[in-house]
Amino acid sequence: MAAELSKVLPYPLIYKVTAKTNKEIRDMVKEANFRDECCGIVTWCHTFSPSKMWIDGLRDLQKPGCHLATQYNVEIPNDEIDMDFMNLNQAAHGDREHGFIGARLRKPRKVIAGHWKDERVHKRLSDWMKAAIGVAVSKDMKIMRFGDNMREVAVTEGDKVEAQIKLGWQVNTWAVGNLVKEMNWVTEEEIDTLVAEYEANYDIATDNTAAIRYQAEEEIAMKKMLDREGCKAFTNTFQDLYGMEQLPGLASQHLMAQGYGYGGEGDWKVSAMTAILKAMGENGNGASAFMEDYTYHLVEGQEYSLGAHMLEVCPSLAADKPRIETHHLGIGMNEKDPARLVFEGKAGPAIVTSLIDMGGRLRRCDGADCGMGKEEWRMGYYSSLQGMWGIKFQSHSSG
Ligand SMILES: [Mn+2]
Repeated sequence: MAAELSKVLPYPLIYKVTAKTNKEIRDMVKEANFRDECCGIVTWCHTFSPSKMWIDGLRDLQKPGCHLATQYNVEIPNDEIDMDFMNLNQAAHGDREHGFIGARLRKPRKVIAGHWKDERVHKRLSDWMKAAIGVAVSKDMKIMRFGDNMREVAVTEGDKVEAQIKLGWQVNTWAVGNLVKEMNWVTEEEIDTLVAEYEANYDIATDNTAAIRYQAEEEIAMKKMLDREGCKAFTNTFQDLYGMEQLPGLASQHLMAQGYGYGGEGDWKVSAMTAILKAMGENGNGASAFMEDYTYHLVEGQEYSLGAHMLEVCPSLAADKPRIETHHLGIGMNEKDPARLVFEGKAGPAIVTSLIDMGGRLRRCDGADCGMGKEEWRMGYYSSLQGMWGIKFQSHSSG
């Protein structure tokens, strides 16, 4: 069953043990906790399984768990059923016992019910696996902050110690001067190589080659610092560009296209979330992007808000080939017009999500404009993340 499921799931599902004792279960959980390449466990009951033997193992489990309520055969063989069959085929009986012990332990877990060959079960298991990847990425998340938050902004602040305790996020600051020093070490050859990559992926719609080369220099320097420290996300602010002549625009966009998270004006919470959602998304990068809510369209029945940011919108949202343009940017410490990617956005279902620190708890808010499949996906990762992170989330949805 595990081998067959692995053929249709986004990540391998590896058969470990048909556990029949407390020790077998604890040993399996210890291994799952210890091994970095394991992002969670899936359990299912072939027959009745007395669940007091699961207490120690489930209590120790530190990774996402999924109870797959299923059985091998689809149909009850009414004609030949006998007591031998009944003794060996008690998946439903086992599921009740297994469900009870999970609930009795107050153990956060995902429950998926249905036949293991059913495509709907595959879809839900796939979603759960992506959520488990999100948990693993979260626990390993390091965020590089170039400078602090934009002055006077409240919502981007938060308790970094609590975030590390609960979410695993290591949030630390590097001086902008370090970045400027790193930029000075970037060679012309390195810039040539990256500009050639820009030319291969984007249309050049500016004569300001110097601005493009400057962004390449920024990207190379930031990427070196991020990779050296193992950071998958970063922030900066237009109020702290000391020694730089442009706010990173194209540079941040191209880093996001490679899966790095970004949040504007020092917003490390959104930066980490962007990196996690990208890791959970379809086709590697997915179409997850940092954005801000800007302005409303309040025509009755067509209400929406316009999401935007001044430079740093990820090209994974682009419907067409992005153009590199330079435009004046009046705010902050910009001395010269920054180069940035400009494109039309894809149309389609989307989820808007935010994470804020309410003092004593984090609150994730989702506003969803979803097709049915997306709604299920959203609920899937929502419930799993809520459980695994052990955080009291409050959410409200619209749309
Ligand atoms: Mn902003």
